[in-house]
Amino acid sequence: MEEQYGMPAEGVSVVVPTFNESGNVAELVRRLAAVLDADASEILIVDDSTDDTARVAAESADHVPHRVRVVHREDPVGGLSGAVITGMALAVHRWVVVMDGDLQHPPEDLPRLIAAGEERGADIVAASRHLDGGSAGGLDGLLRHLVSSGSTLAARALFPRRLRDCTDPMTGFFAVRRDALDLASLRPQGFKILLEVLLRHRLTLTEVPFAFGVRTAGVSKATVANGAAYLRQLVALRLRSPAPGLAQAAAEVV
Ligand SMILES: Nc1nc2c(ncn2[C@@H]2O[C@H](COP(=O)(O)OP(=O)(O)O)[C@@H](O)[C@H]2O)c(=O)[nH]1
Ligand SMILES: [Mg+2]
Repeated sequence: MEEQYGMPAEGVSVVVPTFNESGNVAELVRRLAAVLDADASEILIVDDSTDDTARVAAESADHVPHRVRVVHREDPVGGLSGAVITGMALAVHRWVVVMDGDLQHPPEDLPRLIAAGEERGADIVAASRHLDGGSAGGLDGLLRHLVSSGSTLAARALFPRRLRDCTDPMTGFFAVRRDALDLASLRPQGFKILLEVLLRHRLTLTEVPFAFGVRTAGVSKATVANGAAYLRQLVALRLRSPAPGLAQAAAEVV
């Protein structure tokens, strides 16, 4: 389970958005710590929970030598996307890795993302469920699979050139160079932050395959409302409509 890929990854800020992940966050911190260089990395947990995720996360930080920062937002502007942008604004290292807090994005895959970005000279590395060697097995049920493939098709049909090399624009697991990001260009809307990052910047993309895991604790927060927000996000990206950006700093550090 705790397989490592070579040396611990360095120069990495890991941004983890959490909403009621108290059953997952301690294991996440422990497994991330196993693959990250304690002296050249940080874990930024941006939490909008109504449960005690922030407390559990802060306690788990005491058991690892790494810098773990838990930001609990009292005013969760922009939901998941807003949380990710908040974390990106706090990140100090060369690479910013965005990953879910429910272990569906295996922490052990993180070093492969960084290695691929460095070796291939890419600005952004997306972990894809749809490349050879990847899988979307952890997605819950036929309906979620259909919605996911429909959303992917819609995005690639609307942005055929920009998403030409992107087999999985719906993935929430990616690494991006901090200095390639213009945070003011990002709009905190929808569940699909990678799409926002790719379409608001001109980045060289590479992909690595990964197997989307099964959620074993807590519940998915993906809803029909997220589906509607996704459609609005696509339209906004297509029209490039102006809207206020968000690069807000931490609300409260636990
Ligand atoms: N901070 C924050 N995190 C969120 C929010 N909604 C979902 N998340 C987190 O985003 C990640 C993906 O959400 P999840 O419900 O697992 O979506 P799914 O994997 O598509 O079913 C998880 O770490 C959630 O805890 C939110 O409103 N705010
Ligand atoms: Mg999930």
